[in-house]
Amino acid sequence: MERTLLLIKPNATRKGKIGAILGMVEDRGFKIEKLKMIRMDNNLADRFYAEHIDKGFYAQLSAFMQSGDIVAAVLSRDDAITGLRELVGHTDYRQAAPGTIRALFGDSLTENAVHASDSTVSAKREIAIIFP
Ligand code: 3AN
Repeated sequence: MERTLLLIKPNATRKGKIGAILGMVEDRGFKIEKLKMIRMDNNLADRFYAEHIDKGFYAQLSAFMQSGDIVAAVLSRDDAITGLRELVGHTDYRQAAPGTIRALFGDSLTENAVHASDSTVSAKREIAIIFP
């Protein structure tokens, strides 16, 4: 059993897709261990996206992540990290496989509907930040 972090980003919560996304996750066998709605501020965005702070797209990403409600969930399942990344799809929603969360609910490269941890190290770090 492995744990991973899912964030439903502000573009998806604004569109009323919280239930649809959590439903897809549950249908794929993930157990929702923890669930809450949060708002990010500058400090939280900087800590969460520490590896992206120096990138050209970071200011836009940080502003977007602070622009509305985020639903955060700790999910568990066998092979949860790889399994959730598959269900989420490619970072660029236009390249995401049909039926994936980003293909269905992504609006742009930045506003790509969800975040999913990409490794065991990231999952541990991100869960500790969002669910301290
Ligand atoms: P992923 O979320 O697929 O692991 P990362 O970690 O490379 O992708 O990027 C983190 C977030 O930054 C993405 N989910 C997306 O919102 C945003 N992002 C990544 N690359 C770009 C880019 N080239 N332009 C704008 N936003 C980007």
